[in-house]
Amino acid sequence: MSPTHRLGTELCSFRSLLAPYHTSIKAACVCTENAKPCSVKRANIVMLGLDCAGKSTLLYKLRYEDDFLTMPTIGFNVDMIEVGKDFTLTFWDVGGQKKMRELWSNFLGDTDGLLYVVDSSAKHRLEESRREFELILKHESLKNVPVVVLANKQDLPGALNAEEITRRFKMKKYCSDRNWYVQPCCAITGQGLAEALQRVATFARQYSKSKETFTTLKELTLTFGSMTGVKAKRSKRKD
Ligand SMILES: Nc1nc2c(ncn2[C@@H]2O[C@H](COP(=O)(O)OP(=O)(O)OP(=O)(O)O)[C@@H](O)[C@H]2O)c(=O)[nH]1
Ligand SMILES: [Mg+2]
Repeated sequence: MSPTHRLGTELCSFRSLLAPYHTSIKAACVCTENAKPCSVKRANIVMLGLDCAGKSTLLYKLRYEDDFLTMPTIGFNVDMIEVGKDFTLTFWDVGGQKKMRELWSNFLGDTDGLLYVVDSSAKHRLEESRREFELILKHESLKNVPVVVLANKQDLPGALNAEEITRRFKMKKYCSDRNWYVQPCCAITGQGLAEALQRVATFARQYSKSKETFTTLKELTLTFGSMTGVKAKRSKRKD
């Protein structure tokens, strides 16, 4: 295990204790980032999925391109990955055990992308996973947020392929209001992970741009609205 990995683990366990304060952690991160002006755009990606789906294995493979012996996540792990020179994704890997799922909704504020991880070989748990997926998509904070479903554990015999996961998870129905994609992958070998990263980055970039445009339009409408309000009052006085 490399020193970076050890540090990662220590940070994870420390952060796990802070799980309920996720929103304030995000806010604190933004404050520190705002202190130094930089042109790097940042986006938040939330990783969800049942326990044992492979979320933490996946994040370590993506981040360190190395294997990592994971433990079930109690709380969450957080890591940043640069995509190109001007875009950084912050991944929030939240534990998927039943008790942890009750806390998922606390991690959804200010999200620019959802990475939902499925163990494609665990057929007996697919329906449970689909139900959780359906529930989480209904959350107000995830409205229009792009989704990448990772059909993980493609190396295992009998794993369902991306087309079958698309069908079973009713992607066309549940995600008709947003960008979505189903990527087959294997967190152990890393197969499909680069594609998944590119896809989630493209979606998150588009989504955060559309959020910015919406905010600008809203501000313009407010300014323009108040200006016309003043004008209307002035012309009323003249009359
Ligand atoms: N064969 C195979 N095993 C995998 C793959 N991805 C993860 N695993 C294994 O699945 C087990 C669970 O992986 P984790 O990454 O801890 O799962 P998790 O989704 O983070 O689970 P929670 O933290 O409990 O939510 C570990 O033993 C991993 O080695 C994969 O693509 N193929
Ligand atoms: Mg985990």
